[in-house]
Amino acid sequence: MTDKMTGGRAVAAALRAEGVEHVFGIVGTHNCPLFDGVYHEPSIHAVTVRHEQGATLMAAGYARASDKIAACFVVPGPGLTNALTGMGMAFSESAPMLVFGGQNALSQLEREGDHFHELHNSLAVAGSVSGYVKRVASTADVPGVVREALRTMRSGRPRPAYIEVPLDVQVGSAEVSLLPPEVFHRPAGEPQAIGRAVDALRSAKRPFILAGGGVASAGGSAALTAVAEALGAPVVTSVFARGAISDRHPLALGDGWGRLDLYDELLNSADLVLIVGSRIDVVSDWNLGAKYPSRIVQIDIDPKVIGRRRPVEAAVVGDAALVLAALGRELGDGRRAPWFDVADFRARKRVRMQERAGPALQVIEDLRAVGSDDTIFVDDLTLVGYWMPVLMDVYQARTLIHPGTFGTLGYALPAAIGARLACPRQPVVAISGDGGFLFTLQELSTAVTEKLDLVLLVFNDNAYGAIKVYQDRVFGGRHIGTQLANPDIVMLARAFGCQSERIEAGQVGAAVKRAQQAGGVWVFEVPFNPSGPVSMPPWMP
Ligand SMILES: Cc1ncc(C[n+]2csc(CCOP(=O)(O)OP(=O)(O)O)c2C)c(N)n1
Ligand SMILES: [Mg+2]
Repeated sequence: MTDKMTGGRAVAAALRAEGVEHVFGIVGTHNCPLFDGVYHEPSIHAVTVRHEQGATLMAAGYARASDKIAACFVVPGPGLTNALTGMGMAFSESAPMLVFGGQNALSQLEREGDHFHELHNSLAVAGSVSGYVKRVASTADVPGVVREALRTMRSGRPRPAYIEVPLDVQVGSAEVSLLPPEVFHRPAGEPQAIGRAVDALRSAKRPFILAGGGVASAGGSAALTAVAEALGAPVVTSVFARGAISDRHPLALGDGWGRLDLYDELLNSADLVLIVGSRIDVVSDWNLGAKYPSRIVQIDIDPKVIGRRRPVEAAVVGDAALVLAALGRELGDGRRAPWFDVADFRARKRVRMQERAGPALQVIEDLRAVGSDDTIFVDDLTLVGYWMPVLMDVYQARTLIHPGTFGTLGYALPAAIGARLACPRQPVVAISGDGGFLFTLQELSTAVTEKLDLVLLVFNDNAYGAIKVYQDRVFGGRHIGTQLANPDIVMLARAFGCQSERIEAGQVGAAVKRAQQAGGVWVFEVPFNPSGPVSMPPWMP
């Protein structure tokens, strides 16, 4: 079916055809035709944000909380450079999004012309945080480019895509054919490679599994649990896979982050590790350079990840859920008895955590107690947030969203807004520090405008606390650049139209419950300033 339409209408029509429901962005003369396209598509909701960083962080939270992909519309130049932070986060989290950048007319590009919003090498700039980059050369090309971007992220490792649409392409009219739906093919693993992996797993006496974010994003929870049961293998879920096996499961060990020598017991006694959907990054590689058993079986959809940190005995390139399901079929229905005492380990871990994390443990346990299993918690880089993946029991994949290794402050609020828009039936609780809150607080306006139900906890120590403690540890207590003179957070939140109160750490559970019952956007300021060893995030030397 071919229709004559502008490039702006074509982008919106292609997004509708691909099932995209939300666009985050900020208008400008260089992307108005794109917004005008969405004006004509009632199934797509445009969310006006207050900074492009907010748009891409929302899209990241949106993708991580759900299996859905959102779009962002930004102007060229500063719109794109502002958007890069959220794209960088999503890149490091393997989260997909479609970022559409406006652009000057094709004839004005690739030479210094002093045009408005001019940014040299915009494709290379965006390319540093994208898995797919394309400038659309003509209006008729729009559906094909959108499809190609989606195919890239749906059939391989999910990453942001950057699609640049010059103004003449946006306003030009052409006969445009929308494409019929496509079922994207996800690689299920070579049968021979799966056979070798099964042989290795069968021969192991004491295997364990390290599950990463790839399991969560592929929807591989059931297959992961089945393989763990067949092998009697305890499962460590990385920061990005928390909940991929429920923490109620007798084989779930939780996250190993936090330089816990406790995990050395597991590492020293295991004879094989099955690593699935994890790049073993600095966060997942507990004890930074953990002594993995010499026998490694690795599954990943990205061949570049396989064997990158450790030599592997058997490797399968493929979608985590499909390959785990294949392994499960080969291993059969029998269940091996667990070789590791998981319950005892977890009990001892909790005692150790009380010593290490101090008051953060109680706060996190209170949050868990008040949150339903499907509550989505979104962290920032603040003491309680850092400890969340380690200390919080998680029962479903995609319900603990911890910032990726790109590591920007200000992640929690916009990512939580995205999560709530993607999953409007799930409660969402965001956790940030005073420093991180002031990076993206303007998105409170977005949350209020969108009439979201959302709770944000701001743990306030009037400091860039983590770095202050770092200065204590490494720089002899010479504090510089870490003390903050903050505005009144409660007044500030109220000025945005939020409900806001200052509460004690011990009241966090009751406050969250009360806010959720009342509905709307709530900001609780929580004075929180532990000292000594319990003030340290899990990564502190
Ligand atoms: C964009 C960016 N700038 C700087 C940092 C470095 N950084 C990491 S944690 C931190 C302090 C965070 O302060 P706050 O949000 O108040 O949490 P706290 O550590 O006090 O609990 C800083 C500045 C960062 N992660 N991201
Ligand atoms: Mg702070």
